[in-house]
Amino acid sequence: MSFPRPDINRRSSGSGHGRGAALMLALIAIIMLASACLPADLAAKLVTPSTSGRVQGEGPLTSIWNASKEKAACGLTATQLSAMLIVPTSFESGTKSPSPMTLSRWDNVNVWSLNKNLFPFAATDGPYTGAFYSPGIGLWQFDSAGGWNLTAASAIDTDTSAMQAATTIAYRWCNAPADRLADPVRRRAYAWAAWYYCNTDSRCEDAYDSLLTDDKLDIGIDSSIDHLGGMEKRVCNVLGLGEGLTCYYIDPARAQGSRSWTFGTYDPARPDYLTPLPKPFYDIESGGNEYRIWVRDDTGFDIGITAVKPVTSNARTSVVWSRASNLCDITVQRGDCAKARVADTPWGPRTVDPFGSFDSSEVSVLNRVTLTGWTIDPDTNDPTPVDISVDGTTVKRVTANKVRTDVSAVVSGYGDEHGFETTVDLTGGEHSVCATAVNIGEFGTGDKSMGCRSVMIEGEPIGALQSVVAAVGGVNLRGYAFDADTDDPLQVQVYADDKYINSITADVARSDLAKDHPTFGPNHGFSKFVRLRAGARRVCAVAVNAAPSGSSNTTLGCTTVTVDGQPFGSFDSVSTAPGGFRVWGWAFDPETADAKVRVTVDGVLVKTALTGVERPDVAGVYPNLGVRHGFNAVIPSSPGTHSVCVTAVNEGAGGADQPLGCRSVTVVAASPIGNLEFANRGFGGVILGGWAIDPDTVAPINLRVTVTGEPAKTFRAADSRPDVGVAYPGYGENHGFLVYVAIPAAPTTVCVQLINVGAPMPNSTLSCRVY
Ligand SMILES: [Ca+2]
Ligand SMILES: [Ca+2]
Ligand SMILES: [Ca+2]
Ligand SMILES: [Ca+2]
Repeated sequence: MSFPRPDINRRSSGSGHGRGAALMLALIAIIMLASACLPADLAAKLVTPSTSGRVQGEGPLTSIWNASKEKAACGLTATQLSAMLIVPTSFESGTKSPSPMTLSRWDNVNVWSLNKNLFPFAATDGPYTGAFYSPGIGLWQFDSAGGWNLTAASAIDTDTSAMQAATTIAYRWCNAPADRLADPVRRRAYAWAAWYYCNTDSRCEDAYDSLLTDDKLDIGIDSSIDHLGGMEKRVCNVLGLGEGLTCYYIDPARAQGSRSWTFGTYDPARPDYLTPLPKPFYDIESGGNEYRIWVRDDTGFDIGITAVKPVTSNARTSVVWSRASNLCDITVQRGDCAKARVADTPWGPRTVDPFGSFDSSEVSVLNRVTLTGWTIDPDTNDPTPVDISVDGTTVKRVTANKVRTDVSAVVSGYGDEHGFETTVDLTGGEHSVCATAVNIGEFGTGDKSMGCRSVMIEGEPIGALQSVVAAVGGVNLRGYAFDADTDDPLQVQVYADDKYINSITADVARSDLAKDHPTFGPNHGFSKFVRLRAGARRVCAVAVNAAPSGSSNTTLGCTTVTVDGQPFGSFDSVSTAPGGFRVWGWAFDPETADAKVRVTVDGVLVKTALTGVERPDVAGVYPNLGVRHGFNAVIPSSPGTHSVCVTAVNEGAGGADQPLGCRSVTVVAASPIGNLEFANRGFGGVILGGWAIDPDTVAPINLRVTVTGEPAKTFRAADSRPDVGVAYPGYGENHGFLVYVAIPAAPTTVCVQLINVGAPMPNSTLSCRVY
């Protein structure tokens, strides 16, 4: 047992004194009139007129007297036990005319957090707080936390509550500890221990003294209070509970006696303030449970509300709330008196609640689970909502509107459209997936679970190696990988002949896969080139498991492909160059992405060239292997027609040297060319300026000046002449000259000759002139 909560005492103490003689006289008048209706043996035990200032309702006092006569023991007289019973009521429910209907008001959440559950659906504010589940009730404020076998109605009815109080107090009087037996004051304090203030000071003992004079009760009588205290006994039909049930209508506005406990309003902004005075409610005891039912006619709410708990359990931990009342007060025809449909379930019981079946749960792709079942609410032929929860959290609400003729064949009269099929996407590991039929319509006690299913989502990655295609220098891999544990791209390891080669990230967008894996985003494909040695290679892709679930990596597939090791390339061109010719092209061995080329001229190896020239055009066709594949070499050569052949040299494990073809080139010997741009006499000589080139060499060439047929000067035309370099690409710019040659007085003949280089050719005369 725990202590009833001392609710009303705190509010009423300090008031009630000095109400004045007029009130007292009025009460005496009531007493004089009322006592005539009391049991004769009780009337004989009253001090008349009363002088104690205490007043008790006629009904409650009669209940107290009858209970005391039955329970007085261990030396107590019925009068003494009556006084002991009266004492707590005056502190709990008012010194004068305590109210049998007293409903506790101090069960605030800041006093005890569990008090939250006394509010409808555990919501301490919102529209329904007026359906408050008062835990302490009646003259003695028996609180449900004490485990009392009392409902609200039997705690209000003083015939039953006085019997409980008499039983408790008499038992404790009889079973007081030995050291208290000799002292009636301490023994009474022990008997009252359930009302804690009787143990803390002398107020209960003082009240007891004032109530007893020579084994007579000194108490006034209020004939306006009967044993039900304003509660009304009626007859109710409640769907699901039965018809013709005894029910009690408890309306605080109809409470008899002291009304102090009805004052004050509930204010959620002040958690120390009074909890709500309940809206009128019906109280029914059935099957060991207490039902408190609020009908819309009384509350004005949009829903009926029912609270149920086992009679002897603590309301704070055991009340179950539902959004329906289902009660018709047939005494006065109020409440939910329209008749609900009651359905026969396939498995036997008849019900006003929604019912159905959670038929199956099946893992489809990776983490997607398909759920099927059906539901019916007897209120309607319409499809009903179904709530799906995963591991206790509701994740979606679906409408069961699919045709299920197998259901309508068994449960007829509700139409065909009651099936549901939906999917949920889960993470790796084991999950509990539950389906709940949601109550709709006017009747039914609430939503009904259709059960749960355990669903195991494999934690290992899934995916596929969709293709392995040999490419130059390796293979192109394509596929995808998912892991139920993550939306992030997975790592995929590539093996060739069981040897680890490389790791790639499966982060390529694949919208074709996203539609089957909608929770993972699109980026789970891979499409990647991997370099491999030449030859037949068994290529495998392995997706790396993501934490936390899954214990191993997943092999996505293996394919054997042959990787070619043959070098190849192109001998693009041969062209004449000063003193020879230029060969130009590209080549590489796919195994090394590198190459050498051999150049033969008329069958003789003349050069082995490296491919060090950048060829973006080649890299554009053969990506993944770098860009330096070009060769560009000048081969010195004698004049004449030559056959030039180029061969790419094999590297690595596979392949052979690859001829790239032969081309013919004709090297033509040429005489030097030039131009005398400036020739003026002066300073006792002539100044000559111009440029000269021999097509057979890029080097500067020599010029010879003769004066009157005699050699006068030989010089090298090596001055910078950018304009000449532009005009003759490949020959450089150092081909200019500006020289002074002393000559005799005019007339003098001066000739300038270009001296041939390379294959024998006549020298060219640039100029002969008389100065
Ligand atoms: Ca319903
Ligand atoms: Ca995993
Ligand atoms: Ca090779
Ligand atoms: Ca020449």
